[in-house]
Amino acid sequence: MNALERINELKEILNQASYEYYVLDQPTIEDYEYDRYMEELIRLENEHPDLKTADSPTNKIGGEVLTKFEKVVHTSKMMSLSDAFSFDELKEFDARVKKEAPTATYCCELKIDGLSVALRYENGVLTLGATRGNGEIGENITNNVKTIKSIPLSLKGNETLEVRGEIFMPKKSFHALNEERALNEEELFANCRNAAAGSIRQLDSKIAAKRNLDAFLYYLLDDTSSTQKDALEAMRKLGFKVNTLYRHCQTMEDVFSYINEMAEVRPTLPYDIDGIVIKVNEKNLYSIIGETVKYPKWAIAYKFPPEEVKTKLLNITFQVGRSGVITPVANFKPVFVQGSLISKATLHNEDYILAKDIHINDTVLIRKAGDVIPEVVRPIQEDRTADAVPFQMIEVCPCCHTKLVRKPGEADYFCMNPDCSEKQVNRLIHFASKPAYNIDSLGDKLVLQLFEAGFLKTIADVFKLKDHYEELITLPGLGVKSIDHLLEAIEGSKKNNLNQLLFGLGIKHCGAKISTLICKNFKTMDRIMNATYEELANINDIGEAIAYELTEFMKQEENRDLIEELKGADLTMEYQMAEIHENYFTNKKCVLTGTLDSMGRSEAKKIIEGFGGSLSESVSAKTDILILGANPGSKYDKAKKLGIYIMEEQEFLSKIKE
Ligand code: 0OW
Repeated sequence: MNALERINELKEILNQASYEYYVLDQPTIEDYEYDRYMEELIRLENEHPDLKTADSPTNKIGGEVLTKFEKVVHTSKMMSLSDAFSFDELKEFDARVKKEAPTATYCCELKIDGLSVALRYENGVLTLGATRGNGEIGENITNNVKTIKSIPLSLKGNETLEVRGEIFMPKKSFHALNEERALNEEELFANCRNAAAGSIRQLDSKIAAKRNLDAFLYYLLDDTSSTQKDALEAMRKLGFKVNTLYRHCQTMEDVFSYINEMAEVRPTLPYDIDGIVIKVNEKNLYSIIGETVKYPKWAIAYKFPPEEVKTKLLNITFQVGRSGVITPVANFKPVFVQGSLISKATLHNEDYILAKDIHINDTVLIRKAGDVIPEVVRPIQEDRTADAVPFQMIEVCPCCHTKLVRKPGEADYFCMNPDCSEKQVNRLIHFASKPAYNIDSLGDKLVLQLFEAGFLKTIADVFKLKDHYEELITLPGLGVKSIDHLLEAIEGSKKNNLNQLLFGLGIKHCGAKISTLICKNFKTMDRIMNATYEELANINDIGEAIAYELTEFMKQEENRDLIEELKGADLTMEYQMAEIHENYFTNKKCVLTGTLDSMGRSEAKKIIEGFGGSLSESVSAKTDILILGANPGSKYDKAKKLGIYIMEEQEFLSKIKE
């Protein structure tokens, strides 16, 4: 078989596997097989670049539409909106419009803070829901869109049409969801928009259904209405949910008063808005006014300024990162900004502080940049008092008093002392953290305590703690139980995969994803330690900066010694591809209904997949086993009807043990 035939065969296999995995949720090949085929196709395409085609699944690896969902090509480009941040900018927009269309009036709408969606109906039936994606190619989220209560699954008049709008999560649902996640110690969503985006991209539409998503529609394709206002009315008549707070404005003065009114009601609305959308009302003017590649010129989004709150800058402290970088931190009187209580914000570096002319004891303006990151906007010069103290960058490390180094052309200062304790502590905290070596009982506080008590200095000391058992159980707040649990967690962590160790070493630019990519390519720590700059830089997605940092790290004696010590402590030094242990569940398609007493769903899924089986959400004729938990759902009846083998929890547990 020649390269082209093999490439086409691999594309067929991979596209079919993607379709089965991501759309049918019934994979017929295992992840590691998929990886094998993909690696072969990448290699072949690298050897024969002229054979790489636009539809090759390898495009997905770097593409901006790399998703877990099937991709969808939009019928027409889903445009975005250009932004205006002031009324002056709106006047400029108005002038541009009136130059082309002097008679234009405006339809103003709330800018719902969610994510765009396109809905297609064929003969009145909802056949497709798709995200905007890059405007031309989006993701097929039909299953999840169908769970949104306000989106009609069919239209009375059996029309064939497409509408577009915004999916959002109401504030009430957002707070309830975050409360639940806090109880489960899950990461909280920062705002309604992120929660909506995270929910609509759930593979499991039953999870999406529980998130109470909602949607407002605002755009009807191929619409015969002569104005946007009529189009909104037409969509309402078709049975779509349309936001009713829109207004037809004759002049920009009307637009400004509408904006001011909406800014007033904004906090009382049951959903987040991040601005106002102003559209020319007369659709026949759109072609005259025109559009750019990304935006219509007949519409603009006025963005509300992020809420800025005044407070007093009490002092500036300095943090020493695990790389030694010194970060100035503003500490101010705590204030509420857009719903969160904030008392600190990074000041990045000396240049940033001097450029903003920030003095200690200043009254400063705080805001949440991007609605999330606390930021010191600027000091209020007119409020400056006599006790204002100009900022002086420190010259020595706040921790070990080593003279700080600032590399030419760089903004940051560094503590270069390998023995700087704050650096060491942050290195240990990073190593034990969840995305790294994930030693869950070794949290920040305990790392600091063990460091200060002299039991922890380098990462290798973590695996020597067991030699100090008698002393450890006498430490304040610690005892036999907590130390036993800690030592057990440390022992258990040695089985962690190599990528977690490499990431845990805290090499600059070697984040979690890059660490996994390096491990997949080099397979063992020894080969990583001896990898040359060229070998590394030649790997897709591994740039020169990463190759430089990794080779520099491995050149240093103390790092090589550290790794040798970790080898001596029997940490896993080979990259484990997903292993399959033959057993009863190998190649078995399972479905779980109800709740198990002995474990949660994700644990059961991990166990079954570890044996080479699969656990999917829905029962079908292809299902081999229905695992029966307490309070089973409708899947149980369906499985009985289909004559599928029903396995009770006890039998499930015994089969696992075999
Ligand atoms: N977020 C909104 C909104 C809206 C579209 C139609 C043509 C260009 C923009 O509430 N009410 N109206 C439009 O009109 N777009 C909106 O949101 C946009 C879509 C893509 C990016 C913004 O979210």
